[in-house]
Amino acid sequence: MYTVFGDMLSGNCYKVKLLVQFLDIPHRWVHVDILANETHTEDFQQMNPNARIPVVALGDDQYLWESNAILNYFADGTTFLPQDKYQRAKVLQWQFFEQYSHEPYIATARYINKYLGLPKERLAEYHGKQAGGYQALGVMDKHLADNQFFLGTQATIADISLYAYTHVADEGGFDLSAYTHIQRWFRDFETIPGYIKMARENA
Ligand SMILES: N[C@@H](CCC(=O)N[C@@H](CS)C(=O)NCC(=O)O)C(=O)O
Repeated sequence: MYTVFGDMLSGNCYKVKLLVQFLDIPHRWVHVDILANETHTEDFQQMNPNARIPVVALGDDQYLWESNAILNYFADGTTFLPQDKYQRAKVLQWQFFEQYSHEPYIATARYINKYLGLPKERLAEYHGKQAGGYQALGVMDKHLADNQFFLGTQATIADISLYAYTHVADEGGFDLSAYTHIQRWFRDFETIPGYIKMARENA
């Protein structure tokens, strides 16, 4: 049985939750409170020296961190990760895009607003995230105008990586109303069997 250490409000953790639901993988979910610095304990850093969630305990003292690495691990051998070399590299291409050109803007703006309550001292940083976030949304919308999912007609972990923070981008101050192809993609993604909504509050 796998153990996932995460927070249901975090998009990076929600990526893992979505895939284990889609694949029906038995797992135990352990809540980690990042605002209480639970990722900074010695015990936690034995699992992830980078002090971040999500982390998955695979058993036999093996741990995996970085959300997209975890997705690749679980998706291997399933329809969520193609076998073809070019298609697999395309999945990675969109996942690297997510981590470099999307998450640092959209997820960080959301964190400053939703987790920290938009404190005055981070207002300039929050506003500074908007242009980069809209740039990433533009790239996605253009691609989705001609493609049902990021790799065509089959949903893959590239979609999971990008769905996690895009569908709650409003919580980072992003207006998605003009991004009609992204909205159509949301609807298609949400019909994948096993789909669960992201929690909007921790229970
Ligand atoms: N690139 C990492 C980012 C992980 C990350 O930033 N996790 C946040 C929650 S979404 C965290 O653990 N923050 C705790 C901290 O920075 O102290 C991934 O994709 O897993």
